[in-house]
Amino acid sequence: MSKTFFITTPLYYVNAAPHIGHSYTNVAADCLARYHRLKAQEVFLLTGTDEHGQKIEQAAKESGKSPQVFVDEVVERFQSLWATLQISYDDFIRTTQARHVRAVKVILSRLHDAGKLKRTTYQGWYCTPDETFWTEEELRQLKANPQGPVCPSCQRVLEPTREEGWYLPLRQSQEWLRTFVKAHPTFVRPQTRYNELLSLLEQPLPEYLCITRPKRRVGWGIPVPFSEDHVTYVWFDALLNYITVVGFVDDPARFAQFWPADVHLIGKDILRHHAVYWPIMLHTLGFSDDQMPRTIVAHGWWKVDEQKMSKSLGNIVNPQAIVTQLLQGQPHAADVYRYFLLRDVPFGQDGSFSQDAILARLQADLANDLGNLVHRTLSMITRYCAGRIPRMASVGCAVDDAALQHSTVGLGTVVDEAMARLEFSVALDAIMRVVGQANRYLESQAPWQLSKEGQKSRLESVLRIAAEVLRVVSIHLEPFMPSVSEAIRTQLGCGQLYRWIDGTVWPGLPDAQAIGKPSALFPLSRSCGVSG
Ligand code: ME8
Repeated sequence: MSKTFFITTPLYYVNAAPHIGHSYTNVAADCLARYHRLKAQEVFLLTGTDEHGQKIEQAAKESGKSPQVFVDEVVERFQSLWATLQISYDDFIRTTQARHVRAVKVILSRLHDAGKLKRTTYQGWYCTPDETFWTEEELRQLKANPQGPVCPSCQRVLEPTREEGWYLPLRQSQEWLRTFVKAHPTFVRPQTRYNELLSLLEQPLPEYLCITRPKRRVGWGIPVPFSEDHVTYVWFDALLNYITVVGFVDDPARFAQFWPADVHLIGKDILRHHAVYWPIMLHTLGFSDDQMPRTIVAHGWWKVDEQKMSKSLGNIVNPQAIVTQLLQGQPHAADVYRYFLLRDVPFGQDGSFSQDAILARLQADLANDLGNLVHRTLSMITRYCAGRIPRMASVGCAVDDAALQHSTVGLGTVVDEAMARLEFSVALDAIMRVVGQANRYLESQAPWQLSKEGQKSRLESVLRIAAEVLRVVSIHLEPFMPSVSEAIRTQLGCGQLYRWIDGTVWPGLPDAQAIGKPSALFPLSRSCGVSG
């Protein structure tokens, strides 16, 4: 059996409701998973929630709830958003689940028993929102701040910390990691992030990573099996999910089927944890170079109207509100949102959200181009061909026919190349260019004119070609807009789910197949703020 294609997302903190940033990573991960499934690959998409640590303990306290009650409530908001956005995950791990807690304890004991951990006292600075330690050495390289040292990652003021605990040696693995990263140029993508990692590894890493927290300060964590006074550091616990879920501790056969992860999808904010701490943790656990994650993809950051999202500015974008309010009345609102996220910003770069930007995409790309192509093609098949897929008979304007056929059949290769580099926007652009070409084809061939002139056979061929384009486009759109893709297939009268390879078949629709009822995919109305 070939190895399962294993995709992971970060485990999101459940200290607050999910926002556009979280949804971005999960939509991208879902798109990638669906794409590989269409290529008939076994895929395992893992997402979940990170439920321990000081930040969550504090948020629970502020809301007057126990941490467990609090996380149980917030996790539902994540799960319901993933249902709304059609995130087809195969497993959802909560770090408070017994399966994870048990496995983390086993791993900690193994490291401890093998003498890999060191008990010592640490002095440095702590960023509570990021749950991250910074050493004096790391902070020395930064500009002085009148309020005291600030977190190099989130710019918030740090707290001085002196802590006795258990430590994982980092610096002793630095040389190994640097050599490994240099030998694996796609270990981190895109290139800018890879370069960032390399330059990080040019500086000495902190000697150790503290992997415990004193219980008296942080009560909400996985107990450390060999120390009653400590719980596990939330990042150490959370990163391990990538191997605990797939059987590292108790199911070697399952583990071999999934590991190494093919893609760890993350935001650029947590590159250091995934590209430095995580491989060093695995290396310390005895993983070979061949068992390191294949690729860590760090995407860019969403702002809102060019501003940072924050509670104090009150500008946090709630994806549920976008789908149910801004896009109210859209039958495929979640797909519109998915399309916007993946089309508007080249993956890896930062993006700026605005309501106008999403509505502009809805109007221009989706309603005027894609929706129009589907609607006019199917309406004309209803009107001129008695609602049945016509035969492709005539030769006629063979040049135009061939050009459109060529672009459509070749789409798979273009999309494959883009997806191999996780260039979602490039793939969507290619698909939408074929949609545009098909619209221009219909205008130049003017089926309504052919009908008037009684050129029945040519009319049928033109509409058949347009229908074939829709079939192929629906295949390539499936990973991006699953419900739109299904609606196109249904309107074409095709019950079956295609595979990627079917996009290279031409023609592929059965002659005389009855089409479904044409209906607008993206009706423009006042309710979503766009006038028709
Ligand atoms: O870091 N733009 O959880 P987290 C784009 N629990 N992506 C964003 C974003 C934004 N403005 N804000 C958040 C954690 N994200 C840890 C992870 S993994 C073992 C533990 C996305 O809830 C992006 O994927 O802070 C980022 O990496 C992640 O949410 C951080 O989520």
